[in-house]
Amino acid sequence: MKNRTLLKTINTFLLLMSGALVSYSQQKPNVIYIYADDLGYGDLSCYGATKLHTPNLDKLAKSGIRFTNAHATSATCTPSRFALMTGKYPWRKTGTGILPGNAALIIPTNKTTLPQVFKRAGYATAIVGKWHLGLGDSVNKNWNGEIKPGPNEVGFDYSFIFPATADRVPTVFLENHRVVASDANDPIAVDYSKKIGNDPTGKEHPELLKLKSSPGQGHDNTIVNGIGRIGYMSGGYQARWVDEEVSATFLFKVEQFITDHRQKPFFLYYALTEPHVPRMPATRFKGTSGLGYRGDDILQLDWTIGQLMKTLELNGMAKNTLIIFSSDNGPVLDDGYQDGAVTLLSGHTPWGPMRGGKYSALEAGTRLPFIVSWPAQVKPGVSDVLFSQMDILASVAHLLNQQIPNGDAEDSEDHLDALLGKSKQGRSTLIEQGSADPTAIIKGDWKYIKPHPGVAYMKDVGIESGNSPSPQLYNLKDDIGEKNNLADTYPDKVKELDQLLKNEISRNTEKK
Ligand code: NG6
Ligand code: CA
Repeated sequence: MKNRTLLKTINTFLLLMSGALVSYSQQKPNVIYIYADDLGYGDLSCYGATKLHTPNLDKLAKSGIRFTNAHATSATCTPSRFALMTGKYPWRKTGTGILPGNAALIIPTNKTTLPQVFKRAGYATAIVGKWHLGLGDSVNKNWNGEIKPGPNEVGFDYSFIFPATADRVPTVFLENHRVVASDANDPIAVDYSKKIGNDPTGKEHPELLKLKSSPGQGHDNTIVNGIGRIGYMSGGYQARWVDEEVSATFLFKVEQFITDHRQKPFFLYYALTEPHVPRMPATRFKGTSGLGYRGDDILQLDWTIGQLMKTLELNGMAKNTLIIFSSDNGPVLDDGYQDGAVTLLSGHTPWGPMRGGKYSALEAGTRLPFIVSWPAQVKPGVSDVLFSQMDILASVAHLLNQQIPNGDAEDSEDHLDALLGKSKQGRSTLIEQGSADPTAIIKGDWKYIKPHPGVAYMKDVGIESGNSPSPQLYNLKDDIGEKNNLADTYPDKVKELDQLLKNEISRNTEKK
C-alpha cells in the first residue's frame, strides 16, 4: 500500500515536470524583433543584392520565410516606429514626424503597446538600440537626472537606447532612466535652436571633421567624435559615444539580456542603427565592402546577426525563438554626409527592383526586407502576402492569447497565420506614407497615389518622392517598378481607391 502511494506520487511528479517542460518550450517562444535603420529591399543578398554578400541574414531567411510584400507604414523612422509600437497608423496622430533629439515621448502610456502584449503574457521585455520616439514630458528635460516617461513606461522592463538618431544630439546612451556615464560635475545640456557651450560646430570648423557634411543638408552643429550633428550639446564628455563602438555596445547588451533570460520567455526589440547616417562602422569593417561606409555598415549589421544567432544556439534557444527582421524605411545614399555611398555605389541597387527610397511614397519607401524565422514552428519558404509591421501587435496578441482592449491598436490586423506561413491571406488594403502625408494606398494588386503638389524629385537625397499633380495607378503584380501609370486606362479604379483613401484618412484622425 505504502509502495503504491509512493509510486503514485513519483508518477504525478514526473507528469507535472514533463508538462511544465512541454508548455514552456513549445508554447512560449522567445521573440526578437530586429529593426535595421534605412536598410533597403535590395540591400541583402537574399533579396537579390549581388555587390554585397550578407551570409548571416541569408541563412536566417533560408531557415524561415522571406516576405516580398511586407511594409513599414511610413518612409521615415519615427512614424514607422510609432506604428510598430502602437498598432496605429502614425498619421492619425499629430506630432509623429521625424523627431528632434530632445522631443518628449509621443507614445501614449495608457494604450496597449507591442511590449505590453508580451508583458501581459508573462514575458520579460527589453529594448536595445535606437528609440526615436521621444523621452520625458517636455522638450526641456534635465539630461542629468531621471528621464521619464520613456520606453520603460510603455512596456519595456529594461531599456538600453540612444534617444533619437545617430546624427542628432545628445550622442549618449540611456540605460533605463539615466544617461550612461553621466557626471554631475559635467552636466549635459541640449538645444535645438541655438548654440550652447564651447564645443566647435561643423559650420565654424569644417577642418575638424573626419566625415564631411553634405552641403545644404545641415549636420553642421556640435561636433562629436569628429562628426557634425543636428542640434547642439554641451557637457557629458565621458558619456558621449564613439560611433565606431555603438553597434558592438548594443550587441553586448543584447547578448547579456539573452543569457540573463534563459529561464523566462522574453521579447527583445533590437533596434540597430545601421546603415543610418552618420555611417561610421567599427574600424575592422571599414573598407571591407568596397562600397564605402554604407556597404561596410551593412556587413557589420550582418555580422551582428550572426553573433546573435550564435548566442541563441549556445544557450539552446535557437529552435524556439521567433525572430522577425525588418527595416523602418527605405534606403538613402546621401542623407547628410559625404561618405562614399554615392561615389562608391558600384552598381549596387539598395531599392531593389522598385522606384523611390526613404521619404518616398513609391514602393521602395516602405516595402522592405522582412524575414520570419521560428525553426520549431515555421516552415521555410517565400511569401508574397501583403503585411504591415503594424500588424505584428495584433498577430502576437493572438499567438499569446491576449485580448486587446477596444480602441487600442485600432489599425493592427491579426494576420498570425500569414506571419507564420500558414495562410496566403494577408491585408486587403494598406496605406503608405512618404515623407509627410499619407498619399498612397494598395488594394490587392493595385496601387494608387493621389495627386500631390510636393516636389517630384528630392534633389538633396537623390530620390523620387512619388508626388505628381496627376493621379497615378499601378498594377504592382506586373509592374513592381511603378513604370506604367494606368490612371487614364482605369478611371473607375482611380475613383474607387481615391475614395477609399479619403475615407480611411478621415476616420478617427486628429485635425492638424
Ligand atoms: C532628416 C535628416 C536626415 C535624417 C532623417 C531622419 C536633414 C537635412 N536630414 O531630417 O539626415 O536624420 O531626418 O532619419 O536634416 S530617420 O531614419 O530617423 O527618419
Ligand atoms: Ca530610418
